[in-house]
Amino acid sequence: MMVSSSSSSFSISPSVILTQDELKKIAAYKAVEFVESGMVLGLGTGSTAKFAVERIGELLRQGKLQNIVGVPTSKMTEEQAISLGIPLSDLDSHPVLDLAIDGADEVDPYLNLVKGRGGSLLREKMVEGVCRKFVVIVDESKLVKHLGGSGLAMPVEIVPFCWKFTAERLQSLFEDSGCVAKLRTCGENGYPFVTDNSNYIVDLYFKKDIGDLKAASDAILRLAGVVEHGMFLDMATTLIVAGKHGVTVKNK
Ligand code: ABF
Repeated sequence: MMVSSSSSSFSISPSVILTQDELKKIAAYKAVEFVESGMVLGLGTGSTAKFAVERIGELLRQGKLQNIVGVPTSKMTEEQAISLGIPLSDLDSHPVLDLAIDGADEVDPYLNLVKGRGGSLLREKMVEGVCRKFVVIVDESKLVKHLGGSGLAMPVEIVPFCWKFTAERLQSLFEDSGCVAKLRTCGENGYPFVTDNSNYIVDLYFKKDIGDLKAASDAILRLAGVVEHGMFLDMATTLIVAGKHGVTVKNK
């Protein structure tokens, strides 16, 4: 679906040079304007989403928001929300959420996303897939023409069992796009990065366009060792972008 409307919500004076973190914070605070008392919220993960969670905690503390319940998308966000006194729940108790706010690694013109470079894509997809409204918050560096075309990772969460076998099958799926699949590791010892769900992540790097995103998504999900991938297709309902020239809000 095409993005149907675009509006500039406010502008930033050209003489002010903002850091990337300041832009992330501006986008996050703008998104929190959509939050109303009584809502059940999906709480995103990452350096942009953390500003939104912080702001929700602040508004709760000030009594400007009441009766909020959050469903965190990672253990890290869960810890942050607990430290801020945000009441938490889960999808078992709240299978439909009012609103989720989260960052993204790439956003295309149709509001399709790549997520998971921070490592938490599965819980994000479960939570954000059942929200009435899903607001994505980014600084302008995340905007791309085509997903996966930036030369950066397309994450896929896989089970640890025979991970090499799964990584090789993922790579062969996209042979025509010059795909290289690499197990994500952490630290100097090269141990596999382990997700909140005790899985591994294989990052796919493409030399050429991967073409039809839905077909790519279906092909990845058909592999038995795959748990989920980081393409969030047709899920975001609103995009908030903070850039040098101001903040824009786009709705689907
Ligand atoms: C998370 O936020 C991840 O899915 C994604 O990797 C990331 C974007 O991170 P940041 O806001 O730190 O750039 O939701």
